[in-house]
Amino acid sequence: MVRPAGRGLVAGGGLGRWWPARLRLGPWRENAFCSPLHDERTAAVLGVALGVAFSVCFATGIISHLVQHPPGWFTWPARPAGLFRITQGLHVATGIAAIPLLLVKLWVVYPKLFTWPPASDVAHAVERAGLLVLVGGAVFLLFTGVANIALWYPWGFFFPAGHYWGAWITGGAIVAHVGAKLAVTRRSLRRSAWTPIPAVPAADAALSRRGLLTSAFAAAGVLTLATAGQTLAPLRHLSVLAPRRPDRGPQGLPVNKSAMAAGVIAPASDPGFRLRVTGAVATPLSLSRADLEAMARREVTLPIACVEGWSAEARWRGVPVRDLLRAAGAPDGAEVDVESLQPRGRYRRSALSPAHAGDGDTLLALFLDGEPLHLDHGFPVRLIGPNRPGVLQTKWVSELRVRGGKGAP
Ligand SMILES: Nc1nc2c(c(=O)[nH]1)N[C@H]1C(S)=C(S)[C@@H](COP(=O)(O)O)O[C@H]1N2
Ligand SMILES: [Mo]
Repeated sequence: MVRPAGRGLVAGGGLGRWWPARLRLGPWRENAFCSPLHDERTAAVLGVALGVAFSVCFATGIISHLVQHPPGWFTWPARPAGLFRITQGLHVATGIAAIPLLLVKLWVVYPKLFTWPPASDVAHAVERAGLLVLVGGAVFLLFTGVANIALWYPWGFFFPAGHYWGAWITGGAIVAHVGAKLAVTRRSLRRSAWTPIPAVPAADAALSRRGLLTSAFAAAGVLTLATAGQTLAPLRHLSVLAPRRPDRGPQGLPVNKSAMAAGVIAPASDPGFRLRVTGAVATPLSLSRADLEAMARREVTLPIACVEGWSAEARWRGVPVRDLLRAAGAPDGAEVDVESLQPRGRYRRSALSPAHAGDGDTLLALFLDGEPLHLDHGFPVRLIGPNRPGVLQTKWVSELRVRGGKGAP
């Protein structure tokens, strides 16, 4: 709702007396916005929905960041196997659902941009400056998130770092905003305090408050249904807007980076390929694909859960990393670096924490749904383990390097 006309103008308190009334033109005019939908209750309902969506999105985003860049105090368990798939699916789904809610909310409150006077006192000026951070940050996060899902990077910074820091800054602005608006939100959500929207003649009544809110929530629901199929297989046929379908790709599974794009076609198809187990081990190993096949007795059903929000389950057969570590005489509880044949790129390597390296279902996989791995899925061997983000399921593995105990390289 536009701030009550005249407040601060004639009162002359705070900053208000600095704004001459003759500047009050165009959208700054009194009653310049006549739609009754620009009201506090509509803003409050959308604000609560956005608060829920952003909170879930923030928490799941922080989890994803910690899992991919674990600080010393953080350990991510290997169980439950499908947990990351759920947290990351929620991250992307709540972010997408927030888009229509944010757009409608911005429309509902934008007349406040033209509040007169622009700031009534210093606290009000600070609160309004905070809104710039809030709106700018929220738009930045949703835009970069969606662009990343579409593998479109029209910017110069590293997406995870920008998105992560943007989340903290926006999160701070949200906390300040919630603090500033708590009282008015409470008041306008209380049923007894509803200001009924005045009855308008049928010809002018374009949309009721209920109609606007229903449309906003319906848009959020439709967007969710049209994208959630990238991780919820039963919805995949509705998934018209999802960039990936979990059942499309070689061997019925999407591919994130192809063997061609990774520059590994020659070394990955070389019959002289050897997987090496090195580092802090008693007996370094060097194994051909045939050697590994002879050991590949374990079959597990696990999802690939990409941070971009798609996920797909498959049956993988291979050698438990744990068995290879034992055969090489690695110390118990070792941490392992998994290296690929890929010469360059951020995702050519991943680390296995002791919990993941020691889990019997963490495999070097050779077969996918009973067939030898497709080159694009990581032939001759790839890592697949429970409760890991897709980026850490390294393909074309060439080496397991066991790190020694504390302090060792
Ligand atoms: N060596 C290597 N492994 C990799 C990647 C990569 O770029 N290089 N991409 C990862 C990502 S982001 C995902 S989601 C999964 C996807 O596996 P898929 O292509 O077999 O579906 O592989 C992972 N393994
Ligand atoms: Mo991924």
